[in-house]
Formats: sequence, C-alpha cells, structure tokens
Amino acid sequence: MKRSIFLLLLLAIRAGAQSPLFQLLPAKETGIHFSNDIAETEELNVLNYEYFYNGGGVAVGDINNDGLPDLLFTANSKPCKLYLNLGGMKFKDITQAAGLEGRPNSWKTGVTMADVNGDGLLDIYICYSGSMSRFSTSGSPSLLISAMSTPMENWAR
Ligand SMILES: [Ca+2]
Ligand SMILES: [Ca+2]
Repeated sequence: MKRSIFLLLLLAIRAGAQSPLFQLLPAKETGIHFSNDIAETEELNVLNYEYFYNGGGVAVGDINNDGLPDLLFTANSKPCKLYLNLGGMKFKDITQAAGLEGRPNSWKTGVTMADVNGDGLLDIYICYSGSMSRFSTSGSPSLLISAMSTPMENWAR
C-alpha cells in the first residue's frame, strides 16, 4: 500500500513538472508591443535620481465592460500603452484613441485601476515619481476618473 501511494505521488509530481502553467506568446500573435527600457546617461542615473529603478507597472481591468480583462502598461520614461482585449489572447493598442500616453518627459512609477468614485466604471490611476526638476517637469499622481465613461466602443474600432 505504501509503495503504491509513493508511486502515485511520484507520477503526480512528474506529470506536474512536464506541463508548464504559462506559455510565452510572441508579440506578433498577441499584438502587445511593450518594453520598459531604461537608458542610463551620465546625467540620468540612480546616483542623480533616486527613483531611477522605481517604476513601470501594469494594471488589469475591464475598461469596456465586455468581460475581457484589458491591460495598461506604464514605462518609467516611455509612453504608456493601453491594450483592449479582443479575446483569444489578441489585443489592440488603443493608447492614442484613449489619450493615455501619459505626460511627456515624466517618470511613471506605476498604475492601477479601481472604481475610485464609486460610479461603477473603472478609473485609472497613473503614479508619477517625485521631482525630476534637473531633467524635466513632473507632478503629482494622475487620476483619470471615469475616463472609461467616454465611448470605449469607438476606441475598439
Ligand atoms: Ca474589456
Ligand atoms: Ca469610476
């Protein structure tokens, strides 16, 4: 009896080890082209700017209430990217249509989606780091309340 339980356990462990939980999908299949590339310079680096390695982020939320989770990526110094989930692991870049590139010349440290004002629509909260006055202007976190109340169906076209 002990031997058969041991064999069953061994088979279960082995079977689990052979099937990965996640599979990497290429960007050309998903439509998601995003990378948080950070370029150090003599002026802009962690010695001169303590938030240099803080940031970038991803928020998941159903911004058009179609039951499919949509994705918003923030990069430290590059524009944000908002992707509408088309289903079947296919996404459409709707960043420009949504006007969510983020502030130019700013340092983004994260993003989240939540219904902050309780109107039943997701709100997007993009966080900017402290002052980068030596490099550019920055400001307080951005809260886009009910930005999704604008016609999302137009963005999906
Ligand atoms: Ca959706
Ligand atoms: Ca809301």
